[in-house]
Amino acid sequence: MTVSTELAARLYRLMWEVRTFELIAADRYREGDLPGFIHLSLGQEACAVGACAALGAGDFITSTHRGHGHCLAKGADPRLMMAELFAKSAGYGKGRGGSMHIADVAMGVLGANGIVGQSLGLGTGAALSLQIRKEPHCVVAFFGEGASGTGIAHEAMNMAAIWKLPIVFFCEANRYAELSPYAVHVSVERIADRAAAYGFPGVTVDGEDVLAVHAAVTEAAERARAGGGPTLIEARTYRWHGHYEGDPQVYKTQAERDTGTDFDPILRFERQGAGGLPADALSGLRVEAEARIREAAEWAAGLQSPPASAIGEDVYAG
Ligand SMILES: Cc1ncc(C[n+]2csc(CCOP(=O)(O)OP(=O)(O)O)c2C)c(N)n1
Repeated sequence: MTVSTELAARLYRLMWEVRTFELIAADRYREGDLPGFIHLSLGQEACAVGACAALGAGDFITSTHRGHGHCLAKGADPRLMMAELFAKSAGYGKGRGGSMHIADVAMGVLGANGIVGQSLGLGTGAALSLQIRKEPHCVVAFFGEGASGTGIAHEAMNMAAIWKLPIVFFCEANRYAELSPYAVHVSVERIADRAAAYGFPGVTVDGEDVLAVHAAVTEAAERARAGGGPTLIEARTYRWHGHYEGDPQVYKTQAERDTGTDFDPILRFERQGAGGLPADALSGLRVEAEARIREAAEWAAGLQSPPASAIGEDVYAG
């Protein structure tokens, strides 16, 4: 697959930004610096980055509890994201929402979301709004294969099909929902097959391959913007870490835990030829990405924590 040098550089730099963000988050979580839960998408970087690189400024995404990559790839500010994780008032939600409640509407990020399946409902609503306002944009709704079994997933896909809404349903099938492996809770071998029941296309892509993800979402987004209706994309990927940080992952065999990181979208992109980028350009992009995220984390960590007296602010109107 041919790809411009500019796009190749963007994909590579963003995958490193997402990876670095989550590696730092994992470290700081282990140190006890981040309150609440965090869910990491390490190993899934090609999904967020490949998909969001197919979108423009007027397009929207809806995300999940595993949303750091989606938010960063759509242009959210890593400083404000880190501040939110550190529970500092400079964060996206004044430090009150944490990792699962990051939104940046101006950048088209309609929110990470702790309620499984809601990204499909919210995404369908946003797509209806675009259609009513006759805006030539689309929505990508990210969700997991666990969410694909919720009632709202069926309702959203059915409505989006009937009204030919400009939406791409993007399922990151990362082999687990919480602690349950795919075959225990999904009735079909391919989530994409379910699209036939709604009468729109369903596509399975290799979620380790950022170029394949990008190509699939580009095609689906163009179709959506042109009035062709939804597409269901199923990206087969792998969640390196546990469901949440600290999950002992007793449901994975030792062999799987040892070889999990063999599934590596960044390495895969390099092995594919990285869009023709030479090795020195790649290492420069990696250094740049790591520095940007490291700086954001250090900035956020250095901010004052809000005083205890602020606990009641923004709780009641007026
Ligand atoms: C409505 C609802 N039910 C249950 C939960 C608890 N829960 C959190 S994540 C999760 C599994 C989600 O799996 P999947 O959609 O495959 O996403 P992944 O974690 O693999 O990214 C569940 C059941 C929840 N947050 N919301």
